[in-house]
Amino acid sequence: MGCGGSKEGTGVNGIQTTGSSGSSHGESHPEYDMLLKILVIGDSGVGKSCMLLRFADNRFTDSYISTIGVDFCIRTIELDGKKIKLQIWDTAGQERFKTITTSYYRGAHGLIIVYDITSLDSFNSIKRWLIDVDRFASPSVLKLIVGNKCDLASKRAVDQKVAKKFSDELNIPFMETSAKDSTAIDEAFIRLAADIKKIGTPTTR
Ligand SMILES: Nc1nc2c(ncn2[C@@H]2O[C@H](COP(=O)(O)OP(=O)(O)OP(=O)(O)O)[C@@H](O)[C@H]2O)c(=O)[nH]1
Ligand SMILES: [Mg+2]
Repeated sequence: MGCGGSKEGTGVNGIQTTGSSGSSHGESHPEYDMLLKILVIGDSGVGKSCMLLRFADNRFTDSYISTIGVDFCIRTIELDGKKIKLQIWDTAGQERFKTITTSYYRGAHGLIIVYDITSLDSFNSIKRWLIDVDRFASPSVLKLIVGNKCDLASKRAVDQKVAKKFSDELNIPFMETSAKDSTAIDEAFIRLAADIKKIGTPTTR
């Protein structure tokens, strides 16, 4: 699938802030005040690429084209009068791409760990994904757990209360989304961006 992004090397660490008050060397990027990198991970087929496609392009497709390696989308949002450019990295859930995908963890300011509410296996996998996060991501990375495909209520296999309790115990915010009917997709990305902006990282303090 993909959403207009192209493959790129591992990004620089730290939040880039720019704007009119920025560099005196003509290096500023007036189109945004802050660049945040968000990485989306989770089992193959949970709907990560569809979440990005909905957020960046407001589109959905029923066809399933498994992501190869890593792809990315861009969307600029406005928070508290600041233009925040979100560079959202979409990773392949398939195990065979693990070496490539985990190499992108370190540059991320935020991580969305996605499962599919109709697949208990994908929910149980979150623990494994979080082990990778601890190994490869920055300790200051902010996380969000997302149960996608909440439009498929009749096929639900993961109780919302169970997922909420699990997330609460890990102190990670949780929400349910549907890329298909647009439920809470914007909210998920914007919530994480707002949390990153609020707390900041050593480069924004
Ligand atoms: N009903 C429903 N189907 C969805 C939703 N999101 C994704 N799908 C479907 O789930 C399948 C997999 O979606 P993808 O977004 O490609 O999954 P992925 O997580 O990117 O998978 P990998 O790239 O292999 O890691 C596709 O057939 C989508 O149409 C949703 O919110 N609701
Ligand atoms: Mg994908």
